[in-house]
Amino acid sequence: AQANIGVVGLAVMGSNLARNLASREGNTVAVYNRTWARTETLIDEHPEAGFIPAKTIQEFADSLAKPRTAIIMVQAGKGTDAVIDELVAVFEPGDIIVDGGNALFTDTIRREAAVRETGINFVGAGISGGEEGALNGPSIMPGGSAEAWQTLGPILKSIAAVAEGEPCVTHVGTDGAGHFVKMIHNGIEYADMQLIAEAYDLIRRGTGKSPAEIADIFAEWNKGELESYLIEITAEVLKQVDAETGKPLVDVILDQAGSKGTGVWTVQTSLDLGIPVSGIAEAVFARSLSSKPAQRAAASSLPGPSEDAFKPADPEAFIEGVRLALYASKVIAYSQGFDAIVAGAEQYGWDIKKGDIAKIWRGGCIIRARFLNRITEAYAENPGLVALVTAPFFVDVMAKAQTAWRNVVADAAHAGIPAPAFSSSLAYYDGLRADRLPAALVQGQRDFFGAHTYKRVDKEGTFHTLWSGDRSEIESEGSSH
Ligand code: NBP
Repeated sequence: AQANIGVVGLAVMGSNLARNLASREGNTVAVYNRTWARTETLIDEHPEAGFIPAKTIQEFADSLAKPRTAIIMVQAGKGTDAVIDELVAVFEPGDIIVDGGNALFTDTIRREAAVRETGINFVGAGISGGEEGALNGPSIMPGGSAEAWQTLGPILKSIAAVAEGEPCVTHVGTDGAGHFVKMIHNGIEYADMQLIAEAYDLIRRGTGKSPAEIADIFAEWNKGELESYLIEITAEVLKQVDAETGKPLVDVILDQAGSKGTGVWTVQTSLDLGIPVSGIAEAVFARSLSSKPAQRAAASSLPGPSEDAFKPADPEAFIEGVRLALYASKVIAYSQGFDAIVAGAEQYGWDIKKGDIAKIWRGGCIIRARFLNRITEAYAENPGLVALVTAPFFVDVMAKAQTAWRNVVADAAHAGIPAPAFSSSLAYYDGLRADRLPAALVQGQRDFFGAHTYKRVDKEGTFHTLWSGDRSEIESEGSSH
């Protein structure tokens, strides 16, 4: 028998993706794993899938119809490189290798260039949705050649999540574009999670409500404009009671957040691109701060306002304010994420359709949310939109949230409750809309100590003040940067 698609790497993600593929009309799936036991388990447990198992990579290649198409789902990094080398040795020009792991996009650019030399197509596909998404329909962000997309597109469309009748997959761009967009997706996910966590903390400490009561608030929010997977699961987590202690689970979980690094990649990459993704960065920093127990213990008696100094006069109004602040801050996080996508596309020469990206995030992935439709609409109305937050719909969101957002950030500061993502999003928003920024003073300082020069508001050219001389201004040859 000949398979039209193969999967290499049969740990949780690979086996679920293979089962998803096999469940779709028209697919016959070849499977291979370095350790045979995993393959054996999969085929034993899922005879209904009709897998074609291979014991060697050669057998795997032989079981695939041409052009051969294989999706790699192994540990990102060395594992991926090892499997690519093995596949290149047994594949032929025109065949397609897809890396569905969480690769760093620069690795994908490197791998694509190397594999292309052999005439084989290489596609770096970001896959979001975790184990469940892999099995039932993930959001897929493939980057690669148009030729590879011809063969791969229909297969990926068959297994992707469906949102409002459309499959959550699109050809993002060439080489690393897919993994780049997946990285930004994860960065936005970090910001979204942190914002939700801050909202929970403010409500709990401000109103004294229990986690179960706050779960009901999130469940209610999930019926409105904040409707999203992350809000939905937040309610589930807050409702959960620990079987051993009878306490809310959230109170027995150690408050030190881990990470696998994609948020860090987003921030590092955005710093290199000069894009202020402050909401995402604060989310990464908040996880780092949480994971410093020795510092936190040493600082725990530092002065600050007492807990009970903070009692909102009208708890219900306060909760609604937090909701509005959450929505506004979330829009900022997405706006920043899309800025990073625009900058990445420009830097690496990708033609990325921003509205399509919002569309494929509507289903399957962790940041799936109702308001993504508004992002798609914003880019459809104005493809050249310079900042998402300036689209009419979002201007309206900002207008409605104004007072509440500022009050919540001020309340948090007065009460000594950390709300780094809320407050940095607001500061970013105010920075963006300011007529004049104190960056003018920074330029003056830079010119003073380093002769870095400056530009003027009233004429062309680059200037320098002779600070250590007579302080007259001269026109400079150099550029101000
Ligand atoms: P793991 O990341 O735990 O990797 C295990 C698999 O990699 C096994 O099949 C293992 O084979 C294989 N492997 C390793 Br390790 N080194 C190898 C090598 N040198 N040559 C060949 N195979 C090798 O699996 P996972 O958790 O299923 O994740 C797979 C990919 O999906 C990763 O890139 C991960 O980052 C990504 N992922 C994404 C999501 C998401 O939500 N999108 C979630 C989880 C994971 P063996 O059986 O022989 O040891």
